Amino acid sequence: MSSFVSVTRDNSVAVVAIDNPPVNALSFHVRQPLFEALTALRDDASVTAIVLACAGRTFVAGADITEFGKPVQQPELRAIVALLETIAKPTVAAIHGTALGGGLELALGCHFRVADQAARLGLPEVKLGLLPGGGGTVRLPRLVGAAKALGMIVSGTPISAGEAKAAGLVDAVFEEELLAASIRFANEMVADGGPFPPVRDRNERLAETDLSAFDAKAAELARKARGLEAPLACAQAVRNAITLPFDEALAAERQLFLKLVAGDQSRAQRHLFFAEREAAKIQGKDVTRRKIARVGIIGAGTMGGGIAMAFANGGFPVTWLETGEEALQRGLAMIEKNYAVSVGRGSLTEEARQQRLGLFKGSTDYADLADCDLVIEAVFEDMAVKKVVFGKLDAVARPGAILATNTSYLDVDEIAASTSRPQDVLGMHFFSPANVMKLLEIVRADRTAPDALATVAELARRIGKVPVVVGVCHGFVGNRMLSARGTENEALLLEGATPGQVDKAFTDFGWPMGPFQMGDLAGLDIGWRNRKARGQTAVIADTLCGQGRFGQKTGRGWYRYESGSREPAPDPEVEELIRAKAAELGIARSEIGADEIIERTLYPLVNEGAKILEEGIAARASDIDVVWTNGYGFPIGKGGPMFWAGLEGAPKIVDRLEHWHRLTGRVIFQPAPMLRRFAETGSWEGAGG
Ligand code: 3H9
Repeated sequence: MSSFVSVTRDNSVAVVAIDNPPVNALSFHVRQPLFEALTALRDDASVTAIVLACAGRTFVAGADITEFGKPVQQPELRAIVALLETIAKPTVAAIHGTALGGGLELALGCHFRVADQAARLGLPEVKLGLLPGGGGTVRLPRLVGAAKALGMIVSGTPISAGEAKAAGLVDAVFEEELLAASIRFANEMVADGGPFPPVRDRNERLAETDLSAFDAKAAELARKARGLEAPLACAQAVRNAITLPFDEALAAERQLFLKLVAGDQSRAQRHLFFAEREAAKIQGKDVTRRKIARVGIIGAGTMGGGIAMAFANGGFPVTWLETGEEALQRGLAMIEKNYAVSVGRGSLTEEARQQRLGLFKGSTDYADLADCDLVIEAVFEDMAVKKVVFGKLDAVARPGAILATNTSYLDVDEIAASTSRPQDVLGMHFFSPANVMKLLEIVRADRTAPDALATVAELARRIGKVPVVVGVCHGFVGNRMLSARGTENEALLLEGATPGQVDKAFTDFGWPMGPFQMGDLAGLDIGWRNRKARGQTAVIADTLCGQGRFGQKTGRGWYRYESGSREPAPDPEVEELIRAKAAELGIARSEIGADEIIERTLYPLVNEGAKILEEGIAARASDIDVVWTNGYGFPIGKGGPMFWAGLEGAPKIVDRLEHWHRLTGRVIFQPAPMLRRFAETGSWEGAGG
């Protein structure tokens, strides 16, 4: 027996328990003893049934992702599942926590699956750029039907034990202690006497499939895949389960899996899986966390509202402060409306809505923030205004309370220095809408205390955010790089491109939208105001704004939006304006290809990332990837800008940046030393501070 797999007996029922913390992944050191234990129990006549369970916080959460890309060590998962299916006595998977990926596939090898009420079950491989490669695509449809399986496998979203029971995936959900209930269930099955067909032989649900409806659904999903291979492979594999004999479908699944696991997209998505977890770790793990029970939010605008909802959704009581009663009531009404919409859509129950609204306490008096453990300021983006707010906060907040600013650009050191407690001050840069967007840049100021930082990083994960710690500079990691990405936008237009061509180069790359469409969505007036404040100009964008063309909200911007539509239509007036400005400036226009658009926008993006790394504003290259994939729509199949730089070829990027630097003299094209080093060594290591 091994320390990772143990076998105990409850009379004639054998209990096989996997114990491989933290999530019982099916590493080689689990698979081998598991295979041996199951073989022995199959052949042991004194055993009448087998319960497969897990120690610790969860059932098996999948294959061991760290083993992908390395030579496969036997026995692999598929062999264990196949072995399970040769066992004639009842086998029962007892599921608590999460049965995910290979974990659920293992459970699908059993005759029965039972779960506790809090369990969740799913095949999330698609999120790693994969498909279930342990028979999940051929077995799950046999239990839940092809349409349901398609939805689960292509989305990767786990379902609750209750839903799994209704769908036919689990046979019983227990309120009482799971192991005892599972053993009782196993004994009942023994008494029942069977027969117990393995899942592979249960074809009734498959026979019900409406193939043309299935194909229509699969085609719709393919349209949404935006260049990602895994969702398409998932749909193909489930289709094979319907149309091919079991063994052929299984073999086809294996081929699809091997292709995906060796591909760049899955490598990129696996990189992001670990990058997100790494980013959440704060140096000095041992620092104690401060207790956060109540959160204060200052400012009842859109941003403050989103932040307040994010905390209420995470179960935190919120004190919400505004200067005037009217603005406060407007904010509260906005939140009520948002929650009502969620109830209408079915994504929130009426009970949960009531409960969340009950967490809000509105106030117009700073003194009411005195019992808050964390206060986040989300007021107007102006240093003088922020300092006044922090001055008032400093006067009322309890000692040790964490004081955060939601600024997108301003100097957090300066804000901290305006208080008597800079060690408690940091930035929490949420992205709009803050109750939806996952990214949170946590800005570490010069004097921020490590325990304040660690507390906020942990808290962020508790409210479902992906935290990344960044240093102080104009725009932090995300917005500073965004600015580098957009520097050439107008030059590209003046030299011959149209907004539509630039945006298409972006969407072909895998972005959800290009920079001009994004500008129209966000509102062109925001950038205009910022430029004016900083004494900057943008010839075309400024002219558009001067004409009141602020984007979607005014029906016109870089594009035209006919009668309230959100679909951008090319606007000949804009193209004429671009031609006229180019002529005025004496710029000859000519065709600009997609490659050049990428070189002049995304290569500077990577270059700025390298500078950020060099300056220690980000601690790791992978942190930058987490920022860009979670906050700015960088395609996950390319792993974020710093990972993509490796795929694209850093020497090529350096070479082309040098070319554009020679041609234009613009500083964004000057290759950063860190990028040059990456081009030489192939590693971003050794960066950061
Ligand atoms: C698969 O199964 C393929 C098969 O179909 C075919 C095979 C042939 N492997 O997320 P957390 C680590 S693909 C290795 O912070 P939580 C994680 O890196 C797999 N390591 O905890 C972290 O390490 P560290 C399909 C893993 O409570 C630690 O565990 N399954 C794995 O917030 C804690 O993780 C999935 O995609 C793994 N499979 O969430 C499920 N999983 O402490 C992936 C986790 O060093 N996992 N680690 O940073 C999850 O979704 C979440 O981890 C889970 C727990 C919900 C389970």
